[in-house]
Amino acid sequence: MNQFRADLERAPRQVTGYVAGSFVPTGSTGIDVIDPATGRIVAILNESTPDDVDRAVGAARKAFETGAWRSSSVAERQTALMAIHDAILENVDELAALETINTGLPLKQTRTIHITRAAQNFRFFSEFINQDGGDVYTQEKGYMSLVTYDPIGVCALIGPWNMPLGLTAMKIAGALAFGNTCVVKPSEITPLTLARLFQIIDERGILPEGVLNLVNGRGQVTGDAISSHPDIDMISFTGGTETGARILKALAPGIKGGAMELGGKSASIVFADADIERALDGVMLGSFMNNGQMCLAGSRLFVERKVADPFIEQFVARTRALRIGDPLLEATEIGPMINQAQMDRVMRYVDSGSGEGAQLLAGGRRHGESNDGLYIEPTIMQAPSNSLAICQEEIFAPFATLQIFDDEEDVIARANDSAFGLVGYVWSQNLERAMRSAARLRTGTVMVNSPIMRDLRTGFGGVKQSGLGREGAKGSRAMFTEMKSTIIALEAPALPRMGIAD
Ligand code: TXE
Repeated sequence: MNQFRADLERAPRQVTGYVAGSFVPTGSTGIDVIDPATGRIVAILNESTPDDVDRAVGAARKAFETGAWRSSSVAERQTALMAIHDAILENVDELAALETINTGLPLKQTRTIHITRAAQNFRFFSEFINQDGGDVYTQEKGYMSLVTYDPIGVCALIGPWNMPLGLTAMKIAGALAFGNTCVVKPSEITPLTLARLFQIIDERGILPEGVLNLVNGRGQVTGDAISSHPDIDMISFTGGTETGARILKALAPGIKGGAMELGGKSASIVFADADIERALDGVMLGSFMNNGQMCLAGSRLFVERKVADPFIEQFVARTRALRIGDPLLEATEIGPMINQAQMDRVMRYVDSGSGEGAQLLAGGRRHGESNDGLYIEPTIMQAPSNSLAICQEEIFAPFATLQIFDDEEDVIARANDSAFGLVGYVWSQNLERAMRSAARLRTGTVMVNSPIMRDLRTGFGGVKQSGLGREGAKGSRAMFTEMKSTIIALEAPALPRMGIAD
């Protein structure tokens, strides 16, 4: 793996867009793509201009209106989706290494979770469309009503930097499965695995020309050109809440929809009657998996006073024992922060927490003295109230806040005291308490005695400022199709005869 990294440093990859079945020649503005573990350049990203975006949207439009994809059979789409699934798995080692080098996520996690899940998305949607159908209603005498789902058209799919291939693959698989064509834009910070996937799909000739197009670049240039383009039909976006709002504003004049998977500040509630060992395992994963850079992190922790002392003691000890370092090493549990801006942001939150009266229980400092990587010590701060900025704002780092509570009513109120509503975690062995709490949490998903789990048959998304729409089986269908009703007269029932006197 180190050789792979050295090769990229010696000869950084040129990453370009892909439009109408061809890679765009290099030459536009180049953006350095950095390995956050070393601070070195591993690729140069050629930024797509508004003209390039226009060509990509035009290619997707042409493929949608005149190509074969939209009217292809379910079996044909299944074959293509499974070919992409197989292609990802056959290249899992390379894609995982590339993802780790570009994001700083530990290789162990990119290989076993992120890349394999990226592949599973294609399998899932290929199976879903085989079983999926519409509805038929026959109640009105002499009439039959059909509900079918048409592809929505040209889908713009905009992805984030924290799990680039996995999260964007879910969008691509869903959009393609329902017969759409796509323009994909990965984050300019982490474009490498998606660019490589496009190469692999191209080499294998899996999709017809123009069905899948790639553009690259910064939000204010390429992103704005996509969201304001008059010929896209929708945007599926994962990223920050402010960006989501900006995209929705750009879509409004065209009365177009967007599916928004935005930020989170998810509460993780540990009741005294929980299986404490298991809750600790779950809380560690919820706070520190993926370097803590997860929208669904359960890093706003509430612990019932009766078990607070032993829980905190073990939580702090395990946090201090986390293995921080080069994400390519098998033993590493916490890799570097994505970039300097994110590192500085985390440090500002440590200061703001201290300034507002929170107590630093672990971390809060840069890790290591002289390395180039952007490592921080996983951090826990105990907060005197839920109103602190560290409890209200998404930090997106290995940074957990901890509050102590005495009763159920109070903790549910505090958990819901958030602008976000992505996930809630409840740890309790009392079934009634667990179910009661789950019902009262204002979030899109609740995990009961469970760390982060994914089930694509369910919908994933948030309430309040965490987003709009749901990704997953029927949620993705709602996002990527237009529901159509067709009403048919079966027996030529008699009609009132307007214009003819009785
Ligand atoms: O996200 P942005 P950033 C949160 C997290 C993080 C913060 C900012 O708190 O610290 O957001 O991260 C593209 N039109 N999450 O700055 O800017 C951009 O190029 C169209 C939560 O990376 O929202 C990238 O491809 N596109 C999260 C994508 O939007 C635009 C995941 C996300 O970038 C655009 C990531 C525009 N005007 C960050 N401006 C999660 N929910 O998992 C930017 N983009």
